[in-house]
This record gives sequence, structure tokens and C-alpha cells, in this order.
Amino acid sequence: MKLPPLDLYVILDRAASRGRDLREILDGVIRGGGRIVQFREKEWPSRRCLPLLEELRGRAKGAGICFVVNDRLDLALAVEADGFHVGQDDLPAPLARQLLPPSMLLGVSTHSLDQARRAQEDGVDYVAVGSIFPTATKPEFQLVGLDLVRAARQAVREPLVAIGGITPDNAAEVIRAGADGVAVISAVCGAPDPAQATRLFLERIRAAKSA
Ligand code: TZP
Ligand code: MG
Repeated sequence: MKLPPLDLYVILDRAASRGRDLREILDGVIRGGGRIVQFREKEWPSRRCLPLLEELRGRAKGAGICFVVNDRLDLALAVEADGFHVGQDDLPAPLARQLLPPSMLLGVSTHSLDQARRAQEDGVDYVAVGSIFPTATKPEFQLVGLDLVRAARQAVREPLVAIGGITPDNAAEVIRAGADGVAVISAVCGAPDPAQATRLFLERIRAAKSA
């Protein structure tokens, strides 16, 4: 699958979902018009993830949306995800690229301009930068602020997605700083109504892009 035009990128994270089922949250994101989601699981071993992941992958495929797996190459390959996402402590992007089927998308999280440039040199399909704002979701987050979005926009041609503490209320300024899209965990997974949160994000992002 090609990378869809970036706007809202929802990360499905069980730990941030307040005990709710990720299948329900994914269905809400799909109903709300989301076009790209990521599966992120920091605690469960692979075997435990697999049944849930297979269901999520099946639902995403049925809806025709892009499905990315974070960190875990075994799981990304096992469910034939559309994409794989690595951070700075995961498999290096060039090695991940060698191991992935040619059609699988690769994204990288970065926390500095050097890392963003390196990701581009490594030929990734999109570059994530963050954390833009403080966030309770990732305890060891590195705060980079909107300045890194502005700088990365100048340096990186690939699609740029900003992450960290993004809500419907601050999404527009992130887009205005140069991000193509925003990646969010708690603002959708922890929202009372994930479909409504998805719609609101998309409305704000699209308005900021057309302004
Ligand atoms: N990387 C940088 S900040 C972050 C990650 C995975 C957490 C984002 O979560 P939230 O709830 O959208 O702030
Ligand atoms: Mg990672």
C-alpha cells in the first residue's frame, strides 16, 4: 500500500485505552474517517499480541486503511502489515528496510534535526518528530517543541508527522508549523468517543491546511 496523504495518524495503544477494547477504538477511527493507524504494544510478548493484532489488521484491511506495526518486526511480518515503525532504540532503518518486503512502508521517530535528516537519507517513507508538547503517555519523552517541526520541514522532503501531546485544540498550530500530519495516542484512544475525536481532528487539520 502507498502511504495515504497524511493528516491524522492514530496510534492504537492498549495501555492508553483505559481498559477499552482496541477493536472498538479502531472501528471508531474508521467511522470517523481515519486513514492510517499504528499498533503499539510495549508490554505484551508477541504471542499474546497476535490474536488481537490479527483482528485489528483484518478490520483495517476491510476498511482499506493503512495499518502499521510499531517496534516489532516479527509481528509486522506475521500479519503482513502495510508498514513498520521504528524509534531510535529499535532496529536501524537501513536494516529494517533490508528485512522488510519491498512494498512495506517504513517510518522512523526522531527527536532532533540530525536524526530527521538521517532518516531521510535512510530512505524512510515518513519521518515522525516529537515530543512536540509534554505528554503523560510516554514517560521518557524528549521535548522538542514546534521549533523542530519548523526546522525539519525545511530539511526533510518526506512526509512529516508530529507527535506528543497533540489534541484537537493544538493540532492546527502543529500543521501550521509545517507538519503534514499529527500522530496521537491519548487524544483518540482515551477519548470518550474515538469516532468523534477522529472527526474533530480531521476537521481541524483540514481547516489548518486550507487556511
Ligand atoms: N513518541 C513521542 S511522544 C509519544 C511517542 C510515542 C507519545 C504520544 O502520545 P500522546 O498521548 O498522543 O501524547
Ligand atoms: Mg520503538
